[in-house]
Amino acid sequence: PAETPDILLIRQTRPDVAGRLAERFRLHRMEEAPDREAFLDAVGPRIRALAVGAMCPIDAALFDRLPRLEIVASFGVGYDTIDAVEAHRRGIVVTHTPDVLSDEVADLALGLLLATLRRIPQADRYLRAGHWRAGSFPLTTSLRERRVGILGLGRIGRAIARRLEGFGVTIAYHGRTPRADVPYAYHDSLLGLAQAVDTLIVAAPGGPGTQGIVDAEVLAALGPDGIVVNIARGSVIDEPALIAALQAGTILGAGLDVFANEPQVPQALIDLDQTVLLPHVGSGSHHTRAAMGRMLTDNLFSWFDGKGPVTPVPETPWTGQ
Ligand code: 8YV
Repeated sequence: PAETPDILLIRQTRPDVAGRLAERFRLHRMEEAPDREAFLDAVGPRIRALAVGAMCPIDAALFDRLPRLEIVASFGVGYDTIDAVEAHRRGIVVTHTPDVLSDEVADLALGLLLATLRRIPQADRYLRAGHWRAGSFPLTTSLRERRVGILGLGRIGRAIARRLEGFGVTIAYHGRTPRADVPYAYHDSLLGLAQAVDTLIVAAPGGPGTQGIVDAEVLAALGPDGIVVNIARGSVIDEPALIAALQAGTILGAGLDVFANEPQVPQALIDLDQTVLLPHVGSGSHHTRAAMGRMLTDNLFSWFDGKGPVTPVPETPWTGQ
């Protein structure tokens, strides 16, 4: 019989994922090792697959410890913390979980947008604090007549745009490439987009190519009614510049599901009244996390069946050997 492949789980704690993997693999868990170095010395040479949580740093130093590694299956669509170029150079395939979470994250983006504009959490706090009897909640800004710009019209950006169509707002976007099949106005620079809109939704991947691109100049271009919503990666926004813009009234508000240094959230953002802050919950429903878990395990089962990965990242395309 074929050998049972050894698989290493790093920050991958879902019982359904571990349960399904245990049917086929010998499981090792990084977090259970008291001494990570000794553990990698002992089991590293046997490991043929990694099952990792999202936003888990996977780099050349780790690959050096795993000479038989064939595949990294990541839980999440974003893989900016995985060195996929280095993986490809070593013949290691990286997989992620696209599509199954797009609608969920887009739903949350719209919720966060409305919450930020209409100050839904603030209104809830107002009621709970007993202020209603003393007077009505102050009027808010509105989605009406807003011009919405989407940074990154990938799978999630498109799902957000489709939802926004139902809200009757003007939609424009910026990304590396114009999309031929959408009716929204394309801007070839982020600054150009920011000048044309008052509401910016960030849906671009993280990583070096987008690090801090929503900077002070972009924020100022949105104007004093400007609203920023980020459901992508905290790294895409220059966080100190965002805090300064909110404090100075350069823009009106921000709805953030992601932060530059999660789970650390700058106290300055918490102290501001015009922010709505969520603990990275975009894909966080039972339904969608289960679908992501299944996609992760499907990739590993398919790989060890010799059928290749189901959803490899573009940097490590499956060429069929
Ligand atoms: C994470 C995410 O997977 O998909 C992504 O890129 O950031 C999320 O869906 C989630 O935080 C689970 O760790």
